Amino acid sequence: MEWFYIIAASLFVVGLKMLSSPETARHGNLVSAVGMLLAIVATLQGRMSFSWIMAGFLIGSAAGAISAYRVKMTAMPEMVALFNGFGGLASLLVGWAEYHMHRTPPTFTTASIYLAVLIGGVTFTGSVLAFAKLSELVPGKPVLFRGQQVINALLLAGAVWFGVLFTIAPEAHYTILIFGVIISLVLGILSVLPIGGADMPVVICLLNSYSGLAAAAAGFVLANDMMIVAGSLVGASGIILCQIMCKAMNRSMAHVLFSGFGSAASAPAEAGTKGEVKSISPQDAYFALEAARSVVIVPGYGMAVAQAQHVVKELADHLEANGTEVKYAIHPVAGRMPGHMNVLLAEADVSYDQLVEMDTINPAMPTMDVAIVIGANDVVNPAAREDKSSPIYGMPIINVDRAHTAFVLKRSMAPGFAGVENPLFFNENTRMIFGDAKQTLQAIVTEFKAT
Ligand code: TAP
Repeated sequence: MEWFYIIAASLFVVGLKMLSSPETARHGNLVSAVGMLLAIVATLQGRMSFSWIMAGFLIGSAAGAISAYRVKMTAMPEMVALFNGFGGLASLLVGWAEYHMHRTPPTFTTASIYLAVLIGGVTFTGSVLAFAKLSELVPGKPVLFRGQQVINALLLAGAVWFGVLFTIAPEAHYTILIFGVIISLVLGILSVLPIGGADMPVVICLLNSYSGLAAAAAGFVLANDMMIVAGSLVGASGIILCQIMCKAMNRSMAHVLFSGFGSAASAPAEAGTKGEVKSISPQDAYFALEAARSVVIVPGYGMAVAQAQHVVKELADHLEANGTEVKYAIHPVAGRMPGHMNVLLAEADVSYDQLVEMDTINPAMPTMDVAIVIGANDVVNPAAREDKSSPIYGMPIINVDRAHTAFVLKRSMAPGFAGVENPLFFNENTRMIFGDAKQTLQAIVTEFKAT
């Protein structure tokens, strides 16, 4: 069995490494999945009959495959939130069940049981609330109230104190374990309540990390090396991803967790939105694009909503056939999940060589004839660079306002995910092209085809 575990753990590490590049990500996912299958079979071998293993495998695979097939790309964070929650609940139940089976486990196991229950509980209710916020079952805004952080701190201190009591004398303190469960469930809700808006994806990553830590604790409870390794990998990679996202938004983790993005304390800035909005038709845009020598395409969440990636590629092909140099500028938090734009553009067979990172494209932006913003908003908002009162001030952006001309494709003047008004739309060199991004792009492509 140890050999199977070593192979499975190696597959996890190789799979994770492959996920770091769009070129190898799909295969990386498959490699990790094979590792997980191996780990499950190795763990259950000898403990239950093969038919039970197959039954669990088929039911689990069917549920996973159906939900993965049916979920919309834009609803992926909700699905991840729900999966994190189930992971946390599973760890909580493992800890609780183990306590029932061995009322006087060794001290280390007792501590692990308490940790699995505590972290699992926080992960479960936190993830369910995150799911409900993201799928708009409850209002997504941050909920802040007086003394919130003090209450959270007291609950945490209580959880630690109960943990110490339980670890010292587990057989005498079943009620304390129950208190631990209740505190963890309440703490999960209270810690996600003050978070909202653009910070939600960071919280999903954090809860993902918690679910890994809970699984690792459950691994110690069951003395299962594989769970410890897999849980630690999830815990560590979730934290790293959180840090990358915080850096891309120029926010500290503490700010994300406690400040309440978009709350009254950080109301949307209105400054810098003076000027006239100039809108043009797709036909007018065609004339400018036909004459352009360099074009940079900046995709955002709206491209995912419109499912416009294939027609984006078609437009790029026409531009290139016309002698125009085309690049795609990718902001690290464009869309609703890490690598969202990369995945969509890869699906449309856009060459990886044409994808340019924000730091590389920004210095070249003043030399670009046209920047086409396709359903992006916050990630091209100059207020983040210039308006100190803006809630997104400090977030690095793609400087499309510095291109000779910026075309912005969106349906209305509505703000983006952060709820902040965008002065880019009022700039002298900006032209708004209102409508669904896919239809707008199709209209421009039709003009190219007609010539
Ligand atoms: P957003 O700021 O959310 O703006 C998307 C825009 O797309 C909206 O203004 C919307 O305007 C437009 N849109 C929606 N459907 C459309 C359609 N069918 N056709 C054309 N336009 C459409 O997007 P972004 O610039 O990609 O920014 C992402 C946001 O998510 C940031 O605030 C970021 O901090 C946050 N966030 C992302 C991540 C990750 S990992 N990606 C993590 C944390 C936070 P209309 O309604 O007017 O059309």
